[in-house]
Amino acid sequence: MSLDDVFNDSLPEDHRSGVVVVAGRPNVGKSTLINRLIGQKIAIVSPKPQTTRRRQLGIFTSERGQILFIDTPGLHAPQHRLGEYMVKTAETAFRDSDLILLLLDVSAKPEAGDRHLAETVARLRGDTPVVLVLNKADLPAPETLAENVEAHKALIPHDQAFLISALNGTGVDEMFAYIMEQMPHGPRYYPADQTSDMNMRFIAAEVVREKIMLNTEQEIPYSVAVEVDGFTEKENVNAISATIYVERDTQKGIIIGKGGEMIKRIGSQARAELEEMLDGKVFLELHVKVLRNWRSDENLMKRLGYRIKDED
Ligand SMILES: Nc1nc2c(ncn2[C@@H]2O[C@H](COP(=O)(O)OP(=O)(O)OP(=O)(O)O)[C@@H](O)[C@H]2O)c(=O)[nH]1
Ligand SMILES: [Mg+2]
Repeated sequence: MSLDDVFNDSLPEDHRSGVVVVAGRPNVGKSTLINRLIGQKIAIVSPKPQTTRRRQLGIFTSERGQILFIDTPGLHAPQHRLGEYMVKTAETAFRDSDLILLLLDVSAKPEAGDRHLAETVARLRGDTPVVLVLNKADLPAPETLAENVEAHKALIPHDQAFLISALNGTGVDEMFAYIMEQMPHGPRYYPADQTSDMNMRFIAAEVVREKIMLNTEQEIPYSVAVEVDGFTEKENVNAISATIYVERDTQKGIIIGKGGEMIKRIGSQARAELEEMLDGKVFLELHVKVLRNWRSDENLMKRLGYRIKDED
């Protein structure tokens, strides 16, 4: 029996499947939306822009169909090699997708960055349908909202537009039903219980990075990379050790904090979340190391797993 038979046994004739790229500027709520659609945390979220750094897959499965949502790093004008990598990753994801969800933050008027993004998407989309998702509808006052909606809709020709709040869920079901209907007929590609393409080592590193992003300011959140060096599980007890890389000695001092206060806080927040995810006890050991200017050095970036080739 082939894998196809295992996955596709008893699926309806008109089963649908496809790839949906979720694109948008940093901080518009792409990861929040994907986590909501999948019903669990696939991607880390923070109030700071440029949280997501790699292409990440969120897999939705039902009897009706399977949709592979691709979370992309926010499209922005890059300042580092890491930034270039992030933009390239997002652009690469446009290829071979069945639909582009373009997320815009409707709590503000479109800015130059939004117009630039709309041009980029228009240039790269080919024949792929574009659905505008006007997110953060919960924020503006009703009068401003109506104006902002019109201004955002005018940015780019689109097939459909939805007004939603990824945070509280308003409008998400309607948008999702539409997306499913647009998917071509096709098989189930992944087993029904698989929700992402990332392993637990990567997710653990990302959870640590999220807590750093939430607890630090200015350059620190962006200067950090996290690598899991060890991950063992025995009788529902997980021992995880991870290294936090920063670019300078001063940043190392800030991450550790006075009397180790900051690293303790990061560690205990990460541990709490990992225990919930893994449904078991977690021992988390964190180290901090300086890897001078790693964001500008392609070899160091590769060592930390930011490798454009893997994305193809
Ligand atoms: N009020 C409100 N806040 C939202 C909504 N959606 C997302 N947010 C918040 O916006 C911030 C950014 O959300 P993310 O999901 O990390 O945004 P992103 O587009 O993935 O950002 P990058 O990964 O940096 O490109 C977080 O603080 C979210 O809680 C929404 O519908 N309403
Ligand atoms: Mg994100």
